[in-house]
Amino acid sequence: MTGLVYKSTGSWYTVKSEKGDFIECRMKGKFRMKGIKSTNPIAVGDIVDYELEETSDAVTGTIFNIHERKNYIVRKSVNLSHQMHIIASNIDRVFLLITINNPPTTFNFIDRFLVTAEAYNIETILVFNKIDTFDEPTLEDQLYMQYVYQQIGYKCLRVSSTEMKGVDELKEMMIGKVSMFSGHSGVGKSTLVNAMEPSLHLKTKTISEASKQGQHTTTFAEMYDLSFNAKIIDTPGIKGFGIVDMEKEEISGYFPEFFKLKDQCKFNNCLHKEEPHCAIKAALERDEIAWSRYNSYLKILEGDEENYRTDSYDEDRKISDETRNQK
Ligand SMILES: Nc1nc2c(ncn2[C@@H]2O[C@H](COP(=O)(O)OP(=O)(O)OP(=O)(O)O)[C@@H](O)[C@H]2O)c(=O)[nH]1
Ligand SMILES: [Mg+2]
Ligand SMILES: [Zn+2]
Repeated sequence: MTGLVYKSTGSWYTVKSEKGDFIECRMKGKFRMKGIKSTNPIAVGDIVDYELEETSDAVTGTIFNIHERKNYIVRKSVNLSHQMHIIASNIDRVFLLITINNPPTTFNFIDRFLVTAEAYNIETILVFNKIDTFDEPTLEDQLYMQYVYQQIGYKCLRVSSTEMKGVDELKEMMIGKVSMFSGHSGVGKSTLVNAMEPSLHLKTKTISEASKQGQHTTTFAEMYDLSFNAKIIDTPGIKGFGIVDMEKEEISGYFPEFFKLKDQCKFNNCLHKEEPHCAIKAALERDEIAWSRYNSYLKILEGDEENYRTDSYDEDRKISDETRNQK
């Protein structure tokens, strides 16, 4: 029998059969997909073959095969840095939820996410959530961020999940598709799913007042069928986004605005650092490429792991407050 994985909690997988029943399944022995070393062999979104096992009090299943994935989105596992974690597979669209302050989302985080999505060929839409909370400076920051990404071809939406702004437009984009919500903890992924489908009652939690971080309320990725012919995968908040190993020459190919220009660089193996006659550096000097994007590129190139800090801006502010108090 064939089914679709809706939830994975480590040892058990919830699989929806072709008839529409949900069956709790385990994996038969240990098998791995060819080519990827991941901490989770089966992910939400996988199409699997399974056999039923009936005991006196329950019907469970055993998964013995995974169908080839159309695509998947991975990140480096937090603890085992050489292992990957497959967040979800067979996705049509990813919606990356972004908040400006509570919690802060950095350019660097967004760029790392986008590079991975580009590498795995998954369309990403940026969703700026919590627009109802913006004061004037926050609004300016948000609009600038949106400008940077719209300029290079990413679709952006402005949403308030609590005041239902932009929610219908988002629903429209999800019809007939499998979508995934991603972003830091506390950006409002589960709240947004509830806004679209109030009957789901997904658990949500206010962000910590002190740290301005979310509290990791959602702990497992899970797919839901929505009443307007759409499927959504709600995922746990991610901290830093570890990029899966890539060849250095490959990275700029996943920055669409670099990709367009790189044939104009003098050297065809140009890494856009110190090389002469580099089209990307020239565009940067003309302000046609955003510095934030170039900085993210350099960090990825140098293999820096992302350190997700609360906000360096807040840190700076704290220091200046302290010095002020000392006076
Ligand atoms: N004012 C306002 N608050 C929001 C909005 N969206 C979400 N929130 C609040 O943000 C907090 C976090 O929301 P969640 O939906 O739990 O966030 P999440 O992204 O699912 O977090 P994790 O499950 O931890 O990854 C909750 O208190 C929500 O009520 C919004 O558009 N406006
Ligand atoms: Mg959640
Ligand atoms: Zn170059």
